[in-house]
Amino acid sequence: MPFDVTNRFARITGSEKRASAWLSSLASLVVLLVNARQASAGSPTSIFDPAATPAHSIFSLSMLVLSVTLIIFLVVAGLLLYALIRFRERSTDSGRDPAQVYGSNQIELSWTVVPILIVVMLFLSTTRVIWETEAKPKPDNALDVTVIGHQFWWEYRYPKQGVVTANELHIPISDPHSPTPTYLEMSSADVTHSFWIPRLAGKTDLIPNRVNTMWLDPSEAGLYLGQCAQYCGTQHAKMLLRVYAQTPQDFAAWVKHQQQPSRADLSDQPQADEGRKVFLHNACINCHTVTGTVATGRFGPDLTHLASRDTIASGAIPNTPKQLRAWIANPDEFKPGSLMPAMHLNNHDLDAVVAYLTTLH
Ligand code: HEC
Ligand SMILES: [Cu+2]
Repeated sequence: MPFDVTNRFARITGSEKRASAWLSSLASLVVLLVNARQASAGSPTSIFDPAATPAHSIFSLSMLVLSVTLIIFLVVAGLLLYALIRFRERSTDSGRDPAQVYGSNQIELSWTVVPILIVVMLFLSTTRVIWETEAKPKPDNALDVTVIGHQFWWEYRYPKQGVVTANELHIPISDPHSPTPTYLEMSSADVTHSFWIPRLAGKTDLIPNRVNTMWLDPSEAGLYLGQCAQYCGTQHAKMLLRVYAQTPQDFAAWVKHQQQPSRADLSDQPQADEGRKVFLHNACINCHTVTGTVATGRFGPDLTHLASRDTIASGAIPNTPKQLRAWIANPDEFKPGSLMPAMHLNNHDLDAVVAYLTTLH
């Protein structure tokens, strides 16, 4: 039901009622904030649940800023409420103007100096956090990953490991006593994107012809979710981020697996073998890479280890043979405006290509 403004104000007449309306709106604001905090603390993208050093620094800073501004709000709203109630119109009022007060040096000085001090304090604490996160020197054992934003997916390259993947970033967890952070060098192939994993760090924009850097050091293994945070086109909302933080052993095993070329011999799986031919004789190879084959396109995600990923289309769809088939038949069904064209394969070829893609572990 829409909020009935006229009715609500008609009921409130005297200034006492007005004051109580004030109080109740204040109370509902507090309830709303507490609820929002509780609701978002359970969400996988909550800024109130930091899990890495940059996110912890940002969280403490926001809490400081929030408490300072909350105190200011309470003082100002309290004084306002006090004045509203204490000096409300009464039937015994004479109707004359009250005595006018001009030029109190003390009051004017205090409301100039105190805000300046508060602003300087907030400025210094913000600078400290920026310094802590941006200017931190890279340790020698840091992992390097190049991140390239595309409309509407993420490319990840591990130059030292020779690994290329898409949409699902794997990183090792970092022990606070001997940190092994991951340093991301980020750029864009087209328009501006923004990399944001709220539980791990702040946002960093990916800008064409420019390299921005950021680092992550989650100490607990798990899946951290995020989302492109800069409008980059129609499918911006389905440009999701998935970061898999793994124990050093699991991460090493993942790297080793990703370094393998795709399987050359598919003679035991005739359908997949045929699917490979279909794949290699279609335009797929202009846009996709499968190492060890003639497919070396870089316009779309690297498919060499497609089957090892949980999702396709930048986290938008679970990676099952059924969904894969529907995606190749018509990507627009899931992401209207996505830059992969519908390939118009017949059913036979579609099934074969899907059989081939599911062998790409
Ligand atoms: C014009 C370039 C182009 C062609 C041709 C093309 N694709 Fe794509 N493909 C893309 C792009 C771009 C994406 C990423 C779409 C997105 O997530 O927004 C993609 C995504 C995919 C994905 C999901 C990968 C992932 O990890 O998310 C699969 C699988 C795929 N393509 C298979 C194929 C197959 C099979 C063919 C040939 C029948 C083909 N593509 C032809 C550009 C192309
Ligand atoms: Cu984007």
